[in-house]
Amino acid sequence: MRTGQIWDIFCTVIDNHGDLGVCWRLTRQLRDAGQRVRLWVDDASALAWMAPNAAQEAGIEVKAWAQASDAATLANLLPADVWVEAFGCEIPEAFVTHAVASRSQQPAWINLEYLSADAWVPRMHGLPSPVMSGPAKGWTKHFFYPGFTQGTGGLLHEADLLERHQAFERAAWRQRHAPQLQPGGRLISLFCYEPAALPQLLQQMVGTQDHLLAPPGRPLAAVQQAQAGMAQTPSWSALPYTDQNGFDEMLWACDLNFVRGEDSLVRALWAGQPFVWHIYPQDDNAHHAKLEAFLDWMLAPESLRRAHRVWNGIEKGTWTTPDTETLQIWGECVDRACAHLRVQQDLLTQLLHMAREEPDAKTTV
Ligand code: TRH
Repeated sequence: MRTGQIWDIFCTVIDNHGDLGVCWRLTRQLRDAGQRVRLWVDDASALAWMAPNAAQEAGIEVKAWAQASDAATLANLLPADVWVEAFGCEIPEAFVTHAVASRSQQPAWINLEYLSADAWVPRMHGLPSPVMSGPAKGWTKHFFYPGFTQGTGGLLHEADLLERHQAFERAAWRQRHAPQLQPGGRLISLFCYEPAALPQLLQQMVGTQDHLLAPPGRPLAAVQQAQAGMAQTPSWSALPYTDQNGFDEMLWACDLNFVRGEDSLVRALWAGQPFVWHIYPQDDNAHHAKLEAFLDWMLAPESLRRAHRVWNGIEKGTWTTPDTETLQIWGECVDRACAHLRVQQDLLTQLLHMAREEPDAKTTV
């Protein structure tokens, strides 16, 4: 592996936290693998809690998006070996124009796509994408599709993740963050958008020993709104924003995790606890098939499939909060899925491989 390569990662924050969450996680892993990384982002504000020490991290520069079009910045910029366009964001034209004018060979240019379990992903992963117009006409990008199976780009997995998890003091975390949890109760984390079935979940928790943790933002607002009309309310508490490692600890500490989007789904898998995924809704309901593809890959039992369909508002019906036996079955399903993932090459290893091979290799892993 050519250490010390320079990577430019471009990230535009559409909404929520996943775009930046995934890009920051990748940035740290590249740095830990001996690379130098410049992360160009149009809204880095969430790093204040997601990565409070981002500005002090060696080997990483967080750069404002506008600087990528600033002549003075470009004039003094060491050329990168690799460009990563995250989630289909377009690299500013001025940046590309400067590169074309100032370098003899193109960098490795990678289009990092959204995570999906769809069957077509292995066919698309690694395909070249010739640039047909604009200042870089004639250069070539390559698609990089993260995924859950062989032949895809894999998933992000830090080298020290297992070690951190094994060292985690679960009982102490639960005592510190959920002292209200009664003996025999289940601790539930709720990282969601606005699930239609949330009022039913809260209603079914009333009178139980269970306790719900609501991270800030849309989850907290959804709980406050749902419980506003309830005569009796369940045991719940709000959590403050935490950094990405703190988010992992929440998933490790809970008996059932509700996750959303992309990055927290992957973290829920690695956490190995039962979870329900609130997939990012797409206008044309394309997320319905995407969710089914994921449940097929997980070989999810019918109870878990139904829970996902009701939680995502795909199936109109009564939400059923899983009992201990059902949680056991869901947990075994996650364990089996993780066992498959652990024998596959992780995303970082494959990305470094692709960057080394480019520009004319279709990565065959
Ligand atoms: O925030 P999200 O819904 O992001 C989504 C998805 O990425 C989706 O694919 C994309 O299309 C959409 O944004 C635009 O969910 P996700 O992907 O789980 O990202 C959340 C990140 O926030 C994750 O890295 C964990 C992090 N996080 C913390 O680090 N600390 C916290 O306290 C919380 C609540 C989140």
